[in-house]
Amino acid sequence: MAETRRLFFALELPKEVQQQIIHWRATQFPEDTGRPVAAENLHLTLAFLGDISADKQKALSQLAGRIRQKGFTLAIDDAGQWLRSNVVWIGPRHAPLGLIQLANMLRSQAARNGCYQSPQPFHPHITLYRNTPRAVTIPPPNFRWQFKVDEFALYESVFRQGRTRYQELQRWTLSN
Ligand code: 2AM
Repeated sequence: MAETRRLFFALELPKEVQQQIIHWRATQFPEDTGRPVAAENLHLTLAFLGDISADKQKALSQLAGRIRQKGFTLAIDDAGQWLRSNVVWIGPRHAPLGLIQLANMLRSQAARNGCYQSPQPFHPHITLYRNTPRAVTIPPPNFRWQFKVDEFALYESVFRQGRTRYQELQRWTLSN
């Protein structure tokens, strides 16, 4: 069987926002909340592609490179827990249109190329904890981290020596 890689399109967070999130998380949640996502792994997934071949990666990268849209401003001002997937997340209360457009475009390109896409609508989020063993009290979202998004990237999820690392493979600029 041809070699595959586990890939996804996502937004990176500015380093200072990453640090503020880590600080907020450390002050707001008890230690047994779940498995904290490492600072450098914090991201917002646009489209999950699954384990795909090099050919499919190339096709989807070419399509991603043809996307023409302007950047947008994203405000992270909400938090919650999904008990079904056992994660605690933060995200935008109101997703900007540009974010929805970009994710929907990448998701539909992925679906048309045979990458299964969940029928659930896109819920933009940044996972903070995985494997949360129980319902946790979500602190009031007393934050608003706002930043300009003018790039998106393709990442590979690499599991090595018991750790997952997200490695950037390619990056595109958002511009008309
Ligand atoms: P999560 O943070 O909500 O778990 C790399 O694994 C990224 O792809 C993560 O952001 C993860 O979202 C997302 N992801 C992993 N498996 C997925 C799946 N089956 N469907 C949708 N997104 C998935």
